[in-house]
Amino acid sequence: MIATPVKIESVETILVDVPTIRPHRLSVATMNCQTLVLVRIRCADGIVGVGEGTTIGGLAYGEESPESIKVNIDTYFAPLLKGMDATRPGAAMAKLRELFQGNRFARSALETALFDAQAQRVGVPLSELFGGRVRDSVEVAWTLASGETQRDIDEAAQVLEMKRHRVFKLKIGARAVADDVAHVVAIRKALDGRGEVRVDVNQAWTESESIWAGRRFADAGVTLIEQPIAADNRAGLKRLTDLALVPIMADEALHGPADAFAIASARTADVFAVKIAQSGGLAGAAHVAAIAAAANLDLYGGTMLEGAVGTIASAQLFSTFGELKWGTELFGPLLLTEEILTEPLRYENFSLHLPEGPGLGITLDWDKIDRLRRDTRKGASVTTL
Ligand code: MUC
Ligand code: MG
Repeated sequence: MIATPVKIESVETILVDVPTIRPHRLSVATMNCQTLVLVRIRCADGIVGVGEGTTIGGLAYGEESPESIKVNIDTYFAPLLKGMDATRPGAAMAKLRELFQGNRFARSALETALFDAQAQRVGVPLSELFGGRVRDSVEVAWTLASGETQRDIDEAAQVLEMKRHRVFKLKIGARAVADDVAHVVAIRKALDGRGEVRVDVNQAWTESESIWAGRRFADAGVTLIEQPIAADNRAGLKRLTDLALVPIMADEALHGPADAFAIASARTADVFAVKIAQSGGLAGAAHVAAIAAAANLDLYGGTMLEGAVGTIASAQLFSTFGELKWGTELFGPLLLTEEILTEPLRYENFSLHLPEGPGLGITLDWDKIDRLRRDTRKGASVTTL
C-alpha cells in the first residue's frame, strides 16, 4: 500500500564545534577541532529525521565548507523541501537534483535525515531500506595522524590492547617523501605483524615520488596506498595501479557514480573508498558500490571524519554491501572529545556494531548539542583548523 503523504514541516541546520582528542595531521590540514553539520528534519506526523554533512579542514579537503553546507541548505534546499512529501525521499532528492547543482555534502545530510525519518515511519533500521543487512558489524581501521612516529606507535599499541583496531591508516604527504617512508616503515616494524599498515597521501605526491615510495612500501609489507597523487590525474593513478607495487585506492578521485563508472571502466584503481558525503548521499554511495561490484573492484567504507550521525548512517549502508573486503574507517566519533548521543556507538572487538532500532537507531543528546552549537550570529569563525 502506498503511504499517505506526510508534509516536511521544517529543515534546521546546526554547526557543532568539537575539539579533537589530539591534533589530526593530514597533508591538507591539521585539525584541532571538527565542525559537525547536523540537519534536523521535522515531519507533520511528529517524526524527526537527522543527518550530517561534515567535511574536513574547512575548505581544505573539498569544495564545500561547514559554513557553505549550512548556508546553502538554509537558503536554497530547506525552503524547497518544506511542504514536500516526507514519505518519498527519492522523489524529494530528485527534485533537488533537478533544481540545484553540486553540494554533495549538503545533499547527503538531507538525504540521510529523510531516510532516517522514513525508516522510523515504517519501523525498520535504515539498512532495510537499502536491501537489508549482510552483516551486523563492520571492522573499523584507526588513523594514525599525530605527526610523530613514537606517538603513533604508542597510540597503535594502546588501541590494539583495547581490541578496538588492528588496521592502521597512516596519514602522510606533509613531509619529504623519504621522511614519510621512514615514518611508515618504523611503525610497520614496531607493530611486528600485530596490525596491518596502510597509507593515505591525500594527493600530495607526484607520480615518480609515488613509484619511489611504493617500491619501499611493497618491501615493508604496507597493504594499501590511498590517493597518492592529484585526484584529476586519472591517467597517473592508472599507471600506478598497473605497476602493481601495492594496491591503489581511489578516494578524492571518487565523487559519486559517474567517477566510479569512469574509474572502474578504465581500471584506474584497485579499491574504492566509498563515502556517503562524497557520493552525494546514501543512494549515490549505493550506486558507487554497485559499480565496484560489477567491475570486480574491492570496497572500503570511508569517512569524512563525521561524528556519530554520519558515521552510523554510513555503517547502516555499508552493512548492506555484499562485499566489504577492506573494512571501514568509521572511527570519527572516537576522534572527538565530546559525546553527542545519549548512548555512544558500540565499538568492540575491532568493529562498530550496528544498532537494532528503527531509522539510524541512535538518540541525540540535544541539550549537549545546544551547549556545543556555534553561535552563527557571530558569523563564520573557522574553527576547524
Ligand atoms: C581521507 O582522506 O580518507 C579519513 C580518515 C582520516 O583521518 O581522514 C579521512 C579522510
Ligand atoms: Mg583518504
